[in-house]
Amino acid sequence: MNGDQKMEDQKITLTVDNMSCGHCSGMVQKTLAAINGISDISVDLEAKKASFSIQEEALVDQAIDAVTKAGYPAALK
Ligand SMILES: [Cu+2]
Repeated sequence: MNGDQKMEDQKITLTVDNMSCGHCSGMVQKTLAAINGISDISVDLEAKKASFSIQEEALVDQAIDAVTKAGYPAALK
């Protein structure tokens, strides 16, 4: 045992409210990118969605919290 457990990344999609322009989607992207363990971020302004991969389950709540606090209420789709 070496404790180096590798988990497969999980793909997550959130609905994100309040995005009205490229600046908003950029902020959401930046907010998600600042969280360790989140990767493959793609923000869709038109569809009001953000998709990304997470390395652990707890990161979903962290992502929702961070994006919501940034001014864009997010929820698990
Ligand atoms: Cu905007």
